[in-house]
Amino acid sequence: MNLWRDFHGPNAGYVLELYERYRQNPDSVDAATRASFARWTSAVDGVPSVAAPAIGKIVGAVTLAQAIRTYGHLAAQLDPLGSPPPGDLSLEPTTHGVTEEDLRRLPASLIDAPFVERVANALEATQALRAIYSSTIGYDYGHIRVPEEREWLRLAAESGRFRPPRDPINPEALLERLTQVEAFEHFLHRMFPGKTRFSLEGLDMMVPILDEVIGEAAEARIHNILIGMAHRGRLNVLAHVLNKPYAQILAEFKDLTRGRTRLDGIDQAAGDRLLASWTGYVKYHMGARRALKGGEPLNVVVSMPPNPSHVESAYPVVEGMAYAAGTQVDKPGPPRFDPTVSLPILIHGDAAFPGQGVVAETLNLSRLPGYHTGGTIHVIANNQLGYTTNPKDARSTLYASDLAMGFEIPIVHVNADDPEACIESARLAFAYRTKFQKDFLIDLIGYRRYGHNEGDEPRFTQPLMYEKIERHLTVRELWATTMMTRGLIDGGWPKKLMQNRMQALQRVLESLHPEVDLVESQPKAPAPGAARRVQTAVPARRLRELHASLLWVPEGFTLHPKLERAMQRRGTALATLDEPGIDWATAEQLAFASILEDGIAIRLTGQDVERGAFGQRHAVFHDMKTGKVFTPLQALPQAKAAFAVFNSPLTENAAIGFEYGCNVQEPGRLIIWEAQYGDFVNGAQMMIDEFVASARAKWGQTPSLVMLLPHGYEGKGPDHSSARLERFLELAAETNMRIANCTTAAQYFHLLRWQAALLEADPLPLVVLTPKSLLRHPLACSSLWDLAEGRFKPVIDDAQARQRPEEVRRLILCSGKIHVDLVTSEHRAETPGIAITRIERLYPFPADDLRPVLDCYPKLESVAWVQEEPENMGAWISLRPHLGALINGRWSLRYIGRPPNSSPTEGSSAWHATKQRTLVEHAYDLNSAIAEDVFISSKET
Ligand SMILES: Cc1ncc(C[n+]2csc(CCOP(=O)(O)OP(=O)(O)O)c2C)c(N)n1
Repeated sequence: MNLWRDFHGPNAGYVLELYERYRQNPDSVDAATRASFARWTSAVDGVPSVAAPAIGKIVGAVTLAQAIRTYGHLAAQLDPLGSPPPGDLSLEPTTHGVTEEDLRRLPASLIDAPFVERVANALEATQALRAIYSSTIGYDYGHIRVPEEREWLRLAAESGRFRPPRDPINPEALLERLTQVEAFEHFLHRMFPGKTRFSLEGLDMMVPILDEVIGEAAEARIHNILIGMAHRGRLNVLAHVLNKPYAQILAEFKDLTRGRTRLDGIDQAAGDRLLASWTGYVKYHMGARRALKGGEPLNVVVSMPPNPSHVESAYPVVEGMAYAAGTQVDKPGPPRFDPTVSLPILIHGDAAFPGQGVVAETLNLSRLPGYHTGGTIHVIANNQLGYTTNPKDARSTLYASDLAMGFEIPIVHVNADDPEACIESARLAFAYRTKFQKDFLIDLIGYRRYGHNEGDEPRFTQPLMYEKIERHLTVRELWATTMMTRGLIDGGWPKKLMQNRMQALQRVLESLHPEVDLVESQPKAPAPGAARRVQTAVPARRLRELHASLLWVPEGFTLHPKLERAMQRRGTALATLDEPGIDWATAEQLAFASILEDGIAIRLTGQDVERGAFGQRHAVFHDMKTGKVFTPLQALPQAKAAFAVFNSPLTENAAIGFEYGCNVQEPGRLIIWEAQYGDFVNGAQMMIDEFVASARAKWGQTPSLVMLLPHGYEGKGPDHSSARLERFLELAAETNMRIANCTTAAQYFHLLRWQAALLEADPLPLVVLTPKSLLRHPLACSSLWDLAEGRFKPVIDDAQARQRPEEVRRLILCSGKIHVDLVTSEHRAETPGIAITRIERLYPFPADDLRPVLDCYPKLESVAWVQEEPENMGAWISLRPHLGALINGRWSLRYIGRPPNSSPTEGSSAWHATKQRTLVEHAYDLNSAIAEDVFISSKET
């Protein structure tokens, strides 16, 4: 055996380590290895008996090289402000029992690296490794567990494939770009002193990095590039990457946006309504879109969606947009995702990335079916500060990027003052993403030239850091110096470039035309009357055909016996026209099937939605013998569009953000997210407040996301009862969403079909409070007739009471499951003086549907709102003014329900049952003027 010939690089290292172990204790290795090593120690193959100290040195050289590869980044010069790197003992030769002299005597071939032929010995080889791994780039990829990826990254770093001069950059173009970036900030600083702009300065290389990635993406024929970012440097990126005109930005700075009285392209009445609710948004969170025209048929659209101030909240939204852009749904079956169509680029803050939970939630989506976007390129805009907070108070990790390690995302930390290293990082990121379709992270380490915003005094909190920053040259100046040193330009050129840019900006400022320059995105007005005209009924024959298709399973597919029986029961549900045999899940399936037949694609996600949290849906069957899956709605012969159903990971915030992104990117698809229990939606309150409810008013977006939220008081305790209806009603204004609480399968069927039909004509988010016990309750079941006729009814009056309206003295108004508790009470038959009417659409408040109900009971004395939620929750507080206006003093208005409470409901099911019973009794007690007990409050308002 020839040690040098047979083993080299890491292999040699491993064998030599083993050999060292063997030398210490021969029994520590297995018998075969022991026998081989026994032969080594006697002279073999022309290599003199490997003397013990020599072996130790070889092992030392190899392990040192490995340590440099793994921990070299800890000695890299990553901070432009010059703080010393933390270093690591494993990077010292002595830790490995070798000296420089030892290394000089060992052959370079010991270290397996692409450059090894060009160096003379192991010392030079380790020096070359240090120059790569401990320079101004820190490669941090040791956590990648796929050997092929690790090897690719190692070779990419060590071969210098993406580095000048092997891959040249245009130094003049780079200088011009850095001049644009810097001049823009200087100009704003000079003309609008103290005005917030969240300057990019200190991280100026962000723009050339984005240029590089976008240029490569365009060459790779990626059509949709979506950039998500927070405030830092956003204006600069908008101006230079998204090509938002300087004039528009400067006009916004001069605050010439207000005072507009007209929205173009929509009729006056709709325009007035929209203007009233149109709040617009601050300039450093608004989005933009740019089309890059390439050679036919290449058209690249780069867009930056708007985002709220809530850092990182746009991250899942952008991912959802990228996923939807890359997904084709125009054919039946499952959707087809093409990872080469879109590229998400996410720019994070160094405090926000480790601090905001939504980051971890969204990273966890990155490789899941139904969420995978083909890889995101992340850039941490690391200015080493979060507002006034230092890294030591902002994270428990060494690097801002460490969270990404758990998701096996390769990381490069790069010094933002080294333009070539930054460009190399961008190239590496794109190449890795293309090769492995996985995320890549660039930790761009720079500084922040001013305070958090430009009016802030950063020396209050970081005096020493800012002393350095004040004296620190900009990256443009540093790059100009490099170019001069390389003899590429003369000394006056950088200044000239700067003057030209400043003059150009001055000219723009002097010739602003606000009416032309201010192009605000405008919400699309709904098609007048569309919501009223929609037909949602489906002929009985068509429903039966769809139903028959849904009952089909492939030959030889073995269903679970219980499901088999359920399918047989379902089979008879549509046998007659008027038998109420259609339960909630069957109605949902029929709604989905008919929507697919209409050519509208559906995406349904949420925790355990395939089966359904309450075992009701079974959208996916599992073969009992083979484990194979079958999704009836993907095999529906009548379908003309794709159906997707995905169990989501256990997140609400990122999940809703992602679905919102899918929805706004491809508004023609029915996107549905289901909560496991409705109250878990409060984990996504940020997404609801900032996107679902207000994006229309702020940014002119027109979402139509459907959220299914199981709701109802059934003794399950404070955390499984309420979908927090009150919060949605509180957010509802200016017709920004629809909120429904349906009580029958047919109502749900029509509602889903209504929403699908309005996706283009009158899009609005739809919040549906869905049932739990009512999923299979006979009173919630519907007949085929109910689906084949009629439409969604915002209000359902009491059919029984309508037979004898003159007997009615009290009209109970309620919504949702409490209706069933009321009508199944033994008091129902004894109290003909009470009519019970359901409000099925809570917002927009159905005044026109409710008015005739109030008017049809001639002897009415009082109206009562009955709810099972405490008084400070549920619909009461929001509906009360609407009810008051309708009643207009004609009758008293009474509240019957639980008194105000801080918790949604009681913890014990026995206590729940008692309260619920008392509640129903109060509702039927026509004589009690006022009843207040510990359980229930019944009072006139
Ligand atoms: C969710 C959320 N919490 C708090 C804030 C207030 N805030 C705005 S920026 C900022 C610091 C962000 O630091 P970093 O992520 O490092 O970005 P930088 O501003 O330094 O670029 C804070 C706390 C916010 N915008 N969003």
